[in-house]
Amino acid sequence: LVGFTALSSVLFLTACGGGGNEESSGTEGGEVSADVGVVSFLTGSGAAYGEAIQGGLKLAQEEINAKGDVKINLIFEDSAGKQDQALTAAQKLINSDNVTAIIGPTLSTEMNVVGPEADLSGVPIIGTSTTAEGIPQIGDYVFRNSIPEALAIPASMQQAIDKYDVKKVAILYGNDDVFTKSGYDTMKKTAEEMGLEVLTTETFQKGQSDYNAQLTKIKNLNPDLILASALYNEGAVIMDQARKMGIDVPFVGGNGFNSPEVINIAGESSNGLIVATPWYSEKEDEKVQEFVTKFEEEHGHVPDQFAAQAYDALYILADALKNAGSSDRDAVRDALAKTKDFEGILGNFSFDEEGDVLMDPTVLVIEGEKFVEFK
Ligand code: 1QQ
Repeated sequence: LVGFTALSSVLFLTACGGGGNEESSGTEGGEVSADVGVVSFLTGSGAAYGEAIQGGLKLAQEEINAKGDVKINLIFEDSAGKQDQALTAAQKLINSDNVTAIIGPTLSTEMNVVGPEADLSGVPIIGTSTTAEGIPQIGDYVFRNSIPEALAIPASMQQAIDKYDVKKVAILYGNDDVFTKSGYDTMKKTAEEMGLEVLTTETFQKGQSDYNAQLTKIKNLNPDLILASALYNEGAVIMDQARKMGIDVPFVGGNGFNSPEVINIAGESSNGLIVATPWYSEKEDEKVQEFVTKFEEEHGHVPDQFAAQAYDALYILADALKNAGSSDRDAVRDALAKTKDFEGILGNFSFDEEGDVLMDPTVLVIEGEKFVEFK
């Protein structure tokens, strides 16, 4: 597949009279400069994800450009969390802006359409928050630095089950989104493997506001724990309605719950939410704390996991640009694929053979309306 896509981008460059991305990117006096497109969920129900990602990228960009080996120009496009808008944005970045690479899109649902487009166009693309099964397997140009649900959910389930001696669970998931469905698949499989009894499996859709029917059923079955696969907007409302109905058991959530927006929306109803994350702002690590301080100075609040993942992703791309010694898309893809032992704020990072991630998550719980380490 590499051969084919590499060949097709050579043909494309030739057909364009060798234009490619030379006009906007290139090598200036030994320094590699590149236009990098960003497709992000900047408006609408999940805008807090996109804002965090944008903040992390901008901070990394400032630092990278100040160092001087690599100059990155970021071109941001809003996907509003929608597949068609994400695809249109990516096509503009690929064909009109001639970007060297793309960061994003935010949702796995979006990556499922943008990933194949970038791959067939020979444009390296790095998801920083896409956690569904199968994302890097879309193609050789598709990478991610976000820990997959398949690693994160079993880690949080195991700790929650050990601590609370869980035997019976209820599952609630969004059945109209690639990420929420993938999270559900992992929850179901892990529950089976752990010998848990699944009392009921309930579904909902994006933008739903009333979860009374699902939660009433769950409450009557009296589970020890609820497994929820949701984006923050629906997830927070679910927790709020559950607590108001008197459901006080812990929740284990997937990556969608890793946003402080859950606490902002649900307030004390968010207490008892358990999630796994590759990032924790209170980690005693110099790099982490420097990032937290700088981000806080700029934004007035502590960065979340999404900001941290985006920050590391741009550094990973900057290293690939430096190692490639050019902003040529194929050279950058090959350099990216070789990323090994990158020391970022998420810890030590390498891509596996498929461009996927191997990482140990930290499990957190919301207590007193704050994410703290789950022990
Ligand atoms: C995905 C996710 C979301 C929670 C990203 C914001 O993990 O869509 O894969």
